[in-house]
Amino acid sequence: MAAVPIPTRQLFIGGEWKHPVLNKRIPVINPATEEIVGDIPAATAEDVEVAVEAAHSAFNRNRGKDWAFASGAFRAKYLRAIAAKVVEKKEVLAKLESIDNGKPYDEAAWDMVWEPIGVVALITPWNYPMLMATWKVAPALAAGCTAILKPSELSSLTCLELAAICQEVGLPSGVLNILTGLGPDAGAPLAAHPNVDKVAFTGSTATGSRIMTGAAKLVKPVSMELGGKSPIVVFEDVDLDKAAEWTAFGCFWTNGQICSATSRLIVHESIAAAFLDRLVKWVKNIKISDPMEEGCRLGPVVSGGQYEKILKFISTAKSEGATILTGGARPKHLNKGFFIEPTIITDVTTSMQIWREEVFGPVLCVKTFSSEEEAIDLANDTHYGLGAAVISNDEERCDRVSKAFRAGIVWVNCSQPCFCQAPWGGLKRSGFGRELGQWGLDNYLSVKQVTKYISSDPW
Ligand code: TXE
Repeated sequence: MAAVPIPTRQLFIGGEWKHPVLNKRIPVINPATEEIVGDIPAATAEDVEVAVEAAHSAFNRNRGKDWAFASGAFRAKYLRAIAAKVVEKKEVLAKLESIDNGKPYDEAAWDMVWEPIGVVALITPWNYPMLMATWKVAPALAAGCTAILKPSELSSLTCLELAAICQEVGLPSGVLNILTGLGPDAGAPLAAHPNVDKVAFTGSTATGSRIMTGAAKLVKPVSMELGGKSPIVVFEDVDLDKAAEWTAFGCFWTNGQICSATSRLIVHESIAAAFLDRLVKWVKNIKISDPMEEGCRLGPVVSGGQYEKILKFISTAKSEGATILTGGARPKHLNKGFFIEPTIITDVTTSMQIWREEVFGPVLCVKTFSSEEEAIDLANDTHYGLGAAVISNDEERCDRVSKAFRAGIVWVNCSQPCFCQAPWGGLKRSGFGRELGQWGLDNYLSVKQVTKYISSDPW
């Protein structure tokens, strides 16, 4: 596949490209080759100040009539134009995402008024750079908010191209500002800024908790889409091949770098051996290669740091007494790049790190069960509560298990499908608030009670 040049971009603030005040840049490393292929600007607190001021003045400009309280149709014109350009440039954007990340290729009610919440900070992770940005940017702007997007320093290229698209379609200045930079230098001052009215965050539970602590001091609303350790429960009445395919897809798609990856397999003891046999055969057929290569189904993990972290999870599992059934290392046919084979770990106990903590890599851990109650207890044995899947041919059982799962998203006889009309978000340490559909828009709206006194007599 033809390579794509990496554009040299600056920070996108107030509709203009601005050099970061400290003029520092962060290298972009292609995870498939470990080579530096470009760089992105490194924003710091000084740039945050300028970006928040741009979003703030865009929110208030002409008493909000320019954006925040303009008609929905007015804002839709820009959002549709942006969407059309994204589609037009999708090939280049997809290639940039691949190089950067390693990824294979509304309204009024009678007496309630909905208003935009204000200036919002949108802080996103590296696993779905463009998708996570659009999940937040589109509803925020549609609601009338002005925004500052801070993508992950590990994959910012496509978000900078989104900035170029906004400029191309003439989005009013300051409505969307894009700050690339490191979490502590750019993300932290942005989340803590007194003129930022809300923070919408997707990322790790640790960083989410840090942002919430800061937000609490200013009584600032936040929405949090955090980590997960989602279960997939496979009953004894399944079609083994189909179940194996969904299990592999649910954990190894995007290299397991999905918040909702179903990375804990809970399989009925009577079919465990035969099921694992098919699963291993299935994963061994997954094509692992440079993500730009045709037919690639598994690229490298995003960075050297993540690579080392995942291998450490695997070695800790081994030292705690677990068995590596397949995978566990870099594939033999690749001698560079942050590639890790799909890994399946058995002989796991519920106290092991591999059972309890989010790996965010292609690692599936397995436990067996003998009764429906035991399967549900194992599935809910986690501090997280994002996704959960059940595979069974018994519809009534699927309904019972779905109800018993303590999770925000439940899949029946599948794992991972996601629809933009359906609510997305979790329970417990997986966060709160829902994205997508009407729920996604509600994140950026504030409801105001307006009571009109219509009698001349106050008593
Ligand atoms: O995430 P962070 P990292 C998990 C996954 C992964 C681990 C670490 O287990 O291995 O987190 O990844 C910004 N104030 N997930 O370090 O730190 C940061 O710049 C404000 C799961 O990449 O959560 C980036 O834009 N912002 C997750 C964003 O927060 C800060 C997806 C996410 O980074 C900040 C990603 C601070 N103090 C990682 N520190 C999922 N569940 O989808 C960092 N940031």
